[in-house]
Amino acid sequence: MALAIKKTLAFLMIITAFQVSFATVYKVGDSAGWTLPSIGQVNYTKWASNKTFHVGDVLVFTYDILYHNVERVTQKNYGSCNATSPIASYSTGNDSITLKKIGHKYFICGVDDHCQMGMKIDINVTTISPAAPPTAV
Ligand SMILES: *[C@@H]1O[C@H](CO)[C@@H](O)[C@H](O)[C@H]1NC(C)=O
Ligand SMILES: *[C@@H]1O[C@H](CO)[C@@H](O)[C@H](O)[C@H]1NC(C)=O
Ligand SMILES: *[C@@H]1O[C@H](CO)[C@@H](O)[C@H](O)[C@H]1NC(C)=O
Ligand SMILES: *[C@@H]1O[C@H](CO)[C@@H](O)[C@H](O)[C@H]1NC(C)=O
Ligand SMILES: *[C@@H]1O[C@H](CO)[C@@H](O)[C@H](O)[C@H]1NC(C)=O
Ligand SMILES: [Cu+2]
Repeated sequence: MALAIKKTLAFLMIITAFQVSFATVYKVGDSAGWTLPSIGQVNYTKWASNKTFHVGDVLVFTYDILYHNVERVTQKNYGSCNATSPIASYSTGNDSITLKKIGHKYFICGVDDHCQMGMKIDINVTTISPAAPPTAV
């Protein structure tokens, strides 16, 4: 009985360690969060430019729901800031979005002209996170 519990605990600890090691949670904009670039002193293009996003990583958008939202759009609609028919929309003010596939994910704020003002981000999801390191050479 006690041994079974110990084994279960060890298993859970391994699983937890795996998740902590191989998925990164990114708070979009860091301390500024998701806001107008002019207000947050943040440039989302620059924010994303020195990061490598992997399948399984999580984006967290934090913002004031009175002023902003998050909409995932196509590349075309990202370019033209067209928020009329997003692929997905989020509005909790604390949205966690798991990156599930390789490729670009385009997010904009759909409120007023916030996207034109730079409240938009292109996330280039590259590879699957590295697997557990090899145990033997
Ligand atoms: C990206 O740049 C920021 C600010 O210069 C720095 O704090 C951060 O560590 C960098 N991230 C990576 C993955 O290089
Ligand atoms: C915005 O995108 C939708 C769907 O992609 C399209 O039907 C609509 O014509 C576009 N609006 C403009 C102004 O381009
Ligand atoms: C946002 O959600 C995460 C869980 O997804 C939670 O840990 C965090 O405390 C929340 N932050 C706020 C400001 O509500
Ligand atoms: C963010 O920086 C890029 C170049 O690094 C620039 O082209 C773009 O206009 C900037 N965006 C804003 C909203 O200032
Ligand atoms: C997206 O990332 C991949 C892998 O790093 C790179 O080959 C590709 O050029 C990037 N695409 C763009 C448009 O930056
Ligand atoms: Cu906004």
